[in-house]
Amino acid sequence: MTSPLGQSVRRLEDPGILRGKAQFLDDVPVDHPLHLAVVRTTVAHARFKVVDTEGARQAPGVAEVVTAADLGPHNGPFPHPTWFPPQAGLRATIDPMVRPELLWVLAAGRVRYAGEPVAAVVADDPYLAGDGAELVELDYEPLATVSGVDDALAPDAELLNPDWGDNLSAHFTVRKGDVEAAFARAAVVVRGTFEMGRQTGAPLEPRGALAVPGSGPDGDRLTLWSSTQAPHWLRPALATFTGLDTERIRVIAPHVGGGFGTKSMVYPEELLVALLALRLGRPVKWVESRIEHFVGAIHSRDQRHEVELALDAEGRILGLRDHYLVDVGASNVEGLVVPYNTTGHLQGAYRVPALELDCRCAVTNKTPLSAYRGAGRPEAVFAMERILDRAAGELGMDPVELRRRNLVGPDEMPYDTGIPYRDGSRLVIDAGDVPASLELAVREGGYEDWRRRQAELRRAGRYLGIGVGTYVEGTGIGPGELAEVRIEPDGGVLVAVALPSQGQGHATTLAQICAGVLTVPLDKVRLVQGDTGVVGEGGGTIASRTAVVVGNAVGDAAGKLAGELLRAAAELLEANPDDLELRAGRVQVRGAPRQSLALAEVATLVGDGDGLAATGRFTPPAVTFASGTHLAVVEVDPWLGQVTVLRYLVVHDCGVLVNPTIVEAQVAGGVAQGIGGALLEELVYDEEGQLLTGSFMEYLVPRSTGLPDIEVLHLETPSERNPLGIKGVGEAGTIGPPAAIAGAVEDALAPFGARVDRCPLTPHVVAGLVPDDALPADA
Ligand code: MCN
Repeated sequence: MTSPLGQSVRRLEDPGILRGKAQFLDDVPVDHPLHLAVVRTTVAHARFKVVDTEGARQAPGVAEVVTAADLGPHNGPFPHPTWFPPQAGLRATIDPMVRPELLWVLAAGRVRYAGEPVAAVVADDPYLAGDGAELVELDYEPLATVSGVDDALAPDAELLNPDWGDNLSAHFTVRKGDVEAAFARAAVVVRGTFEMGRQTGAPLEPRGALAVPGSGPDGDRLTLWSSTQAPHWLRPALATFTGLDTERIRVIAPHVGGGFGTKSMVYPEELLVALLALRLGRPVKWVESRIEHFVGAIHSRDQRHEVELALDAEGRILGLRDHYLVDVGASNVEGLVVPYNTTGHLQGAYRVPALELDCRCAVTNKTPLSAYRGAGRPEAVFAMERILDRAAGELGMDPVELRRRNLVGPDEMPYDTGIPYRDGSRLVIDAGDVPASLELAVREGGYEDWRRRQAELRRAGRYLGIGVGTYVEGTGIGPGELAEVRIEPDGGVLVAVALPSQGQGHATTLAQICAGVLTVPLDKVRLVQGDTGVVGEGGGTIASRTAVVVGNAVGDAAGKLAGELLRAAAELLEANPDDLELRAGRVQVRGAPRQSLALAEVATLVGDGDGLAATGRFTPPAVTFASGTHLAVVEVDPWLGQVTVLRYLVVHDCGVLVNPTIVEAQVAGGVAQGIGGALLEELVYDEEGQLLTGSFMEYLVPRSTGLPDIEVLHLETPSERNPLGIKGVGEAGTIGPPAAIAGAVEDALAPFGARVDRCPLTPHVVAGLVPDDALPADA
């Protein structure tokens, strides 16, 4: 039997998901739960009082109404559970300023963004709870709205946190080499200001949580089902806010219909259902509406970069300056995760001898900001690739050729970029061949042919453009993860891991790793994940880390189990362990298949009654770098501002592939989101801090009919940093599209001298790139 590792086997989880049998958060069966509705502020910045809750309390079916005052000390504020302090290595090298964030369950006295939870109503059904919520009366004393970074950093700005003395949430500078000298001796200096609009993830199933109190033998436990990407971060937070011991709390993440980073933080609503379930002694459930998701779940992107690039006459980069601003909304939920990810990925795989990257994060009256698929990397790649395109124009050089001259080659790996990574370790790209990925994209994407067609079409008044962008991505960040693998007496194999899936196909890929080691059929392997009651310790499904960290932990556990099985079978068969091997789910004497035992037989004979198990762990020494090239070909209608993506090709290197089809699907899904960010999706606020794009009528996500075929080609440069040679892939697809598409649109509109400085490129924006007098009078 060939190992399933590396095979494009079908996803084991799909029959349940596709036939509606899988249990999503909203499907978890529980008798007569109460339903929670959140009262959210409609004013973005104000002091406020709750003036009346009586009307709501008297409303039909309402069981409870709470405000911050009613929750007492349980309301917090406590240090934000998903705010991560900068790692020691980062503190030692760049000494960043970053203000710790606090978390309140319900706003107390002051609101900082429209949509912030201020009260909650619990009732017999969601509709009665919603009706009750409308009756809670608030009195606002509005404060000036801080509607963007310029407002926030103005000297006379209204302060969101008066005790800070300003609106700066974080500030750091990273330097390498002599930037001044680099700019002084440059043959060419190009400058640009590049902006990426505010976006968010739009999972099929929005957020939700269900708290069931009183379980366990003594009735003193709490079980919380949540759509969270990180049950093991939520559990201690629940303990802090409720006062229950962590051991008495179990958090389970069922199927959740997508997360994309928006479900990785601890949210007030999860704490609310837990607190109210404990207070009322009954299950309490909350499933958000789409509008709540737009205002209540974190946002991301929203960066503005002032970039300068110095090059010599041959187009070799001498120095890079980028001073950028991040609008972190009312709270910078994860601290430096997103802002520093941008810094860490700005150089990409380019040789940049000198740089100065300065980042300032400002709080504003918008929904808090945190990681959304890509987490700061699409912004970095957008800024860098845009400025490279500008430099190519200035030098009169083909954009691909300019990249060729600056990319780090495979012979230079591992490549020390000279700055720290977010985890504090030195940012050393471990392995990869980005020049090869560029060449493959150019060749397979038909770059030269498209250039010829571009010239022909231009003569016919049609505007075709080609854009390329390369990137590297630190994947598989620590800390370590555990995995348990158990052979059960019936021959089944149980793999238990902490991290939950949001649709990435873990039940298949982790099973492939395990089945490959134990030589059992894939369908014998069952994955249990995302349940703190099964695996007590773990992190979150974020940062494209599962394949690397958990995958290697599963490999370790399966390897240890295989060792134990061989040792035990050696005694049972009275053979030398060195003469034994695992084959087709049996331990057998090499060359003598008749002398063998099924794994289940060995496990039953020597195990603990439930079979035989081993625990594995993998702690990455540092992140491992995936990389690739995106190539986009677009046609632009300059009159309507319509961009049609004609071809989209990704060459991607995530090291050893566990399942090529799943990798392709991960890339394709990511590209779809990236195209959304490049062309359609933006969370737009007015001057009063009201979200104007709070539904799918205004926040346009791409539809399958509007997307091109997304072609994915693999390079497979094994990682040096884990035994299986894997690098992550979950976010890769989202990183390249804004850069590649913006490059293609600017290229298409080159005859008009158009400059693309901002995403998304909605029709309105694109039409505005072309001067009116450049169009024929009858257009
Ligand atoms: N894989 C593989 N071979 C590799 C690398 C990965 O076969 N060399 C497989 C993995 O085994 C896994 C999948 O590809 O089944 C993604 O792996 P990985 O890159 O480790 O990413 P994670 O599983 O940690 O998922 C997190 C990542 C992130 S950060 C976001 S955001 C994201 C994403 O994955 N959100 C998603 N992909 C998503 N896909 C879906 N359907 N829904 C989301 O919410």
